[in-house]
Amino acid sequence: MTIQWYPGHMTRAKRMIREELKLVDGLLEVADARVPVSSRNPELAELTAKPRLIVLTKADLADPQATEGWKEYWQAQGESVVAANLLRGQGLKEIRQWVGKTFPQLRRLPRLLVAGIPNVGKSTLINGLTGRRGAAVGARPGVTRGKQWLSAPGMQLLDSPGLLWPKFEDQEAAKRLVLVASIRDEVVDPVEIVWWFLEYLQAEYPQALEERYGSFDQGSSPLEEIGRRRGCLLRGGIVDLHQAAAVVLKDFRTGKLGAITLDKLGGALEDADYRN
Ligand SMILES: Nc1nc2c(ncn2[C@@H]2O[C@H](COP(=O)(O)OP(=O)(O)OP(=O)(O)O)[C@@H](O)[C@H]2O)c(=O)[nH]1
Ligand SMILES: [Mg+2]
Repeated sequence: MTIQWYPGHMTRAKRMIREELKLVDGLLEVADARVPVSSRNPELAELTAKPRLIVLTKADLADPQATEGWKEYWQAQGESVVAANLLRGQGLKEIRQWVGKTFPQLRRLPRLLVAGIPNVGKSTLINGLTGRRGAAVGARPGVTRGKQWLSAPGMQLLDSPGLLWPKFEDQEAAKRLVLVASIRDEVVDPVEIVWWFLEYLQAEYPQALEERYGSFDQGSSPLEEIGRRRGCLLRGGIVDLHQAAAVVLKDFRTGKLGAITLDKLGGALEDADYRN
């Protein structure tokens, strides 16, 4: 399975973002705290050298220690980083403070492009900053299709469609992006993705796995076991792996598995962090 998903509207979006970046004063680069590296679009950094703030959204669903680690890692490289739980408005104050101090020479309100890959919370962030529901939001990728300027106290914000990059050199990153629903399920085999995810959980978060589904015997297949325990059965008592995978995906995406980060600091990921 090779994961590729680059619908036509993203080609247009990229062109639009390139044009708009000339006109804006800075960038709010939105990434998902559960996949802080995998969800940062390497093409975005190349498009501009203007001031940017990295906003790590969904911090409520991510491993707090890992979020703190990544924050420090990028801050040590001179980046500004804020972790946010947008469902509770956490992080908005720090974002406003960054905007307030970053453009002192401007005589008008700073114009900021809010950009990032699909489903990371760009529109939710804008609604938080404006205090209105002016931008459409949804738990699937590809909700925002065009650009839209919105006014917030102290800033003008440009919402933009989520932008992936056309080629995934790193297929593991693509798998992580499916897990956090930044790449559509329809273009992948969920069983393969969840299989991989369960192996990751067994290695990194075994207690989260056990608390949700019970323990697994050595040599057993967790996905099959979960399917059996959750009654995902076909005729003749055969486990419906697709249904079992859907259960796990939903549990992860809604936080039922607890706070989990898929990009862990250390070794390969930092070396692969060509974005900086
Ligand atoms: N738990 C949690 N969910 C969040 C947070 N921020 C956004 N969401 C949810 O994430 C989903 C996607 O949010 P959107 O704001 O539509 O994301 P987007 O980046 O604009 O997506 P596209 O327009 O499709 O590119 C929605 O279901 C939001 O409620 C957060 O901090 N925590
Ligand atoms: Mg949106």
